[in-house]
Amino acid sequence: MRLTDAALSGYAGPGFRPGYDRAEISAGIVHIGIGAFHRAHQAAYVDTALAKDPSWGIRAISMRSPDTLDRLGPQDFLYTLAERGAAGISARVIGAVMSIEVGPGAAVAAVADPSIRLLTLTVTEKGYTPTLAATISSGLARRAEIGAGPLTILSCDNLSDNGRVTETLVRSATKGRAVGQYLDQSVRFPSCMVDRITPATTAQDCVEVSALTGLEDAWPVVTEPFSQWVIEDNFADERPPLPGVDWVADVAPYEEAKLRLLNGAHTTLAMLGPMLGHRYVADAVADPVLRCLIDGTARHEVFPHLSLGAAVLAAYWQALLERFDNPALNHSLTQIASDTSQKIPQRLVAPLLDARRSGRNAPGLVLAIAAWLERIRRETCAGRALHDPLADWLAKLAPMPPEAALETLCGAKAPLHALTPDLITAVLAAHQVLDGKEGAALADCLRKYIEAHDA
Ligand code: CS2
Repeated sequence: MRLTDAALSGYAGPGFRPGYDRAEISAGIVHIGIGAFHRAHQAAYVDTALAKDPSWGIRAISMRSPDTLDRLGPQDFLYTLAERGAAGISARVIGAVMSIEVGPGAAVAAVADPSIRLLTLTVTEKGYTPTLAATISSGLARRAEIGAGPLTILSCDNLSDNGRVTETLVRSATKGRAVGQYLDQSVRFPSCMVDRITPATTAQDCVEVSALTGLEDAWPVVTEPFSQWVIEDNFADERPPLPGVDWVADVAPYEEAKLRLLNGAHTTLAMLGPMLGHRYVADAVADPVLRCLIDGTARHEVFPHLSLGAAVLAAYWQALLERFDNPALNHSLTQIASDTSQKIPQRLVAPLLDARRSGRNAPGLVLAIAAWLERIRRETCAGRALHDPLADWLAKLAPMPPEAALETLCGAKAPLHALTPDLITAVLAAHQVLDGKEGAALADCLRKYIEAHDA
């Protein structure tokens, strides 16, 4: 039987069904970017909040793809959220998504809806475009016209200072427009740190989850048990009663630690893991040479420049390694490797520059950046397309000598533009360690590189 409201009403499973009556909820949130991450993270918090206050249902928007609408529409926008961890698998149905609409026009109308008080975004790093800015500002202009109430705009993407980034983008599209006063008085852009490792759903997941619950679900989400949400306490108006959220004055320390430790290690593993024959995060992190590399990088190169205390960082890192070890998650390195050009500045370059400023060598970060160059060369030479908004440009670098390719990657406005000449030299030297090597030979060279820089 397909998962629907009707099917669920005859289904008795404690903790499995939403803890509220879906007929009673109304929309208070617009979410743009209804991918797996939103459904595993924010929508799950909102789902719990709805039992306390039914006015925070989610009106979801997909800017381009109708895929999620096509799959969830026939099941009343319900989906199963499955958690896979050491203790096995557990599942609950999320009912917080009330509708899904597609396209910028739908987004404008939704943002303008006066019952909406919170706009959340997961559009990925590359999604902060003029189109998004124009869409949001048109919605805000209509709100201003009709005298709608305050609105909080909350970016939930892995960007440093995501609130400021979003505010700058939206303001750039409202310059010279009448909406300025509404924006100043009634709109807030808090930053937040979001965390929940959520692999893309596979066909196998659909089969397994449907077998587990007995209800056929065309688009479940599989995630880890861990979840974290730290939000800057700067809402335009009332906040939804989100369970377990840390409301803080300054998100930056959490955001930096997460981007540089979790996401930085992810990108490092995604670049080097496949060269050593690994497909998933859990395999890559179980490889002694990669574990040693990310552990040393975190402790000696990244920790010293983070503002959270040493004990907090040590515990955070230990917990992260355990999350990476989760053998049930099947988190593909290829998924993480997508859009690396958009991820590398905040994950690897920023901590490298901090280390350099304090006179500290950071061979692990240097190696991870060199591995990106090597990956671009290998994937392109093997005839595989890179999943990256800069894919065409990156593919042109592949046949160049490494010096010339790196110089281009470090050009004005290019992803590595912030690297200084001494760091460029270090990246080139690290690239030589990787150049064309694979498997055991590569592992050996990496081991020697690590030892040489430890000494
Ligand atoms: C990952 C993130 O794909 C990636 O780039 O590093 O999606 C990561 O899994 C999440 O940020 C975890 O919260």
